[in-house]
Amino acid sequence: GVDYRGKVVLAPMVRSGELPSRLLALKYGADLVWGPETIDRAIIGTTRTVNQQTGCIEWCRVQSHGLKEPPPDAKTSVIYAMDPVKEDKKLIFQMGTADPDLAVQAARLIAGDVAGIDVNAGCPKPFSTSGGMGAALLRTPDKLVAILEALVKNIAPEYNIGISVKIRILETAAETETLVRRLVATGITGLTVHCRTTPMRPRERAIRGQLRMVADVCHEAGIACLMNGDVGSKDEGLRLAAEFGADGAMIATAAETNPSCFRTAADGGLLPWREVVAEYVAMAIAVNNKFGNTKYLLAQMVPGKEAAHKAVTKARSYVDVCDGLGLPHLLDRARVLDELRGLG
Ligand code: FMN
Repeated sequence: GVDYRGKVVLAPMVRSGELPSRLLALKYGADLVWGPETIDRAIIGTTRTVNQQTGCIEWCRVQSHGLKEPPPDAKTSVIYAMDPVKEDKKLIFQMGTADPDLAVQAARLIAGDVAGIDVNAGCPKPFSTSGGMGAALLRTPDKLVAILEALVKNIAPEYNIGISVKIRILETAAETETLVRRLVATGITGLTVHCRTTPMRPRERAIRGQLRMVADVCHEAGIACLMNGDVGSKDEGLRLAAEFGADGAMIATAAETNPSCFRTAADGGLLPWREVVAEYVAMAIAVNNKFGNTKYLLAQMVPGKEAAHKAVTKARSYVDVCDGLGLPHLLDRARVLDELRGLG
């Protein structure tokens, strides 16, 4: 199985954690990458194919629009994509689930291609919690334990991959400890703790007070503990992990803005946004990333005060993006992609 120790990793991020972002994080020094939360029912029913043009593995679904028999010209959409070479033994698939059977069904479709499967028990957004998934699982520990046990029993041995969980802290250390003791007894090999409570907003400072306790409980059970929340760089993640007794750290927002935060000071540290954005657009085009997704992340990466920021938010095609960011060497491939999307 995968070893989470001593690692600084890219956090799971819906929209922002698609394939090109993960490839860039790996290039700059992320040790492992979590994919965006994918709901069990979204993966169940997909077909795994290798895209001959990009070499990527894609899990695709035919858009049936509710019809029993999809029309012959029905479009297929890519639900999940990975690079089997660059992400080999580095990719953790994060699942949204509230049901052990669905979790196992979904996991079987993906387990042969990834280094681990992580259960999201931390997302506070209504789309996740309303189905009993994400942070709602922190309040239904029996269900969360059943999901983890099902994955440990049915998936981990057959595929030799890690099973892990990502949680938030609860209001009191005693509540968190009770929960973590139950989770580490399921046979999982990794646990990430986001050092915020469920009601806390992303901008509120992370709370480190419970971290050492969580790490200690994990270690007693022989499980790796990653810390998450307000980690700005790989160097800072390693320093904080050492300070609080965790095995490693996970970075979300800082990596969303500038994935070169995974470069250590010894590697030269953070790169200027222009250089990183140019790399990102090249990778997004190379793997046929969905345009709306590329545009969304570029709006996070290009500082708001720059003229290029406006160009990105107004862009309607990859050609617009290349023009607006001054990337003429990418225009040819951009045109091909735009044509595939029915533009140009
Ligand atoms: N957490 C998850 O467990 N699954 C997700 O799919 C997920 N999507 C996110 C999408 C975005 C755009 C952001 C900013 C965060 C998301 N998170 C998700 C939470 C992050 O993984 C992380 O726990 C949180 O942002 C705290 O880390 P940070 O302080 O480094 O940003």
